[in-house]
Amino acid sequence: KISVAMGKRANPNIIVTGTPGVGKTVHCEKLAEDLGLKHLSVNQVAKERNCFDGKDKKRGSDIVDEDKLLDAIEHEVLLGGYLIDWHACDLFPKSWIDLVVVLRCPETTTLYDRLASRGYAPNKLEENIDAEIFGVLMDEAREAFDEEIVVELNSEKDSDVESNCDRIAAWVNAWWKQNAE
Ligand code: DAT
Repeated sequence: KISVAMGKRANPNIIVTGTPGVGKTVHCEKLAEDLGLKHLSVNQVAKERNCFDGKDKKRGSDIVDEDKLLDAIEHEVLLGGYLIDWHACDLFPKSWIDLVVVLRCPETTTLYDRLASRGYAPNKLEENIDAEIFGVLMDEAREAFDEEIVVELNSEKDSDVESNCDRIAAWVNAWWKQNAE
C-alpha cells in the first residue's frame, strides 16, 4: 500500500499496543485527556465503519479487513495527533507513526484476572496469556518499526499508568519542541 505524500504533522501519532487486557484503553484515555490527543480505538472504529471481513469461528471474533480499516482512517490519522489503540501494529505504514508504545504485564496472573473478569473463554484466555509470555506484540513492533521509536512499558499497577503517561507526555513535549516551526 502506498501512503499519500503529506506535509509535516503538527501532532505526533502514537500506537499504543499490547496483549488484550494489558491497559491500552486506560492509558489512551488518560493520555487523550492529559495531552489533547485523540483516542482512536481500532475495535470501535472497525465496528462503526464496518471494516470486518467475516468471523473467526474458533475464536468467536470478527476478522478485521486491514485494507478497509486503513482506508477508513487514513485521512484522519495523516492529520496527526492520534493515539492508535489496538492489539496489532504491523499493518500501519511506518510513515504514519512517530512512536510505538508496547504495554506489558509480566505478572501474568494479573493479566489472567483482568481477562477472566471479561468472561473470556478458556482457550482465548490461554492464547492471550501465551502471547504475553512470549512477547508476541513486542516482536511484531520491533519488526515493523525502527528500534528508536519502540518503547516497552510495564502496566501492572495503578501507579504504572501514572508513570507511563508521564513518560509518554515528556516524549510528546520533546516532539512538539523539535517539530515546532
Ligand atoms: P486493553 O485496552 O489493553 O484491553 P484495558 O485498558 O481495558 O486493557 O484494561 C483492562 C483492565 O485492567 C481494566 O479493568 C483496567 C485494568 N488495568 C489495566 N492496566 C492497569 C494498571 N496498570 N493498573 C491497574 N489496573 C489496570
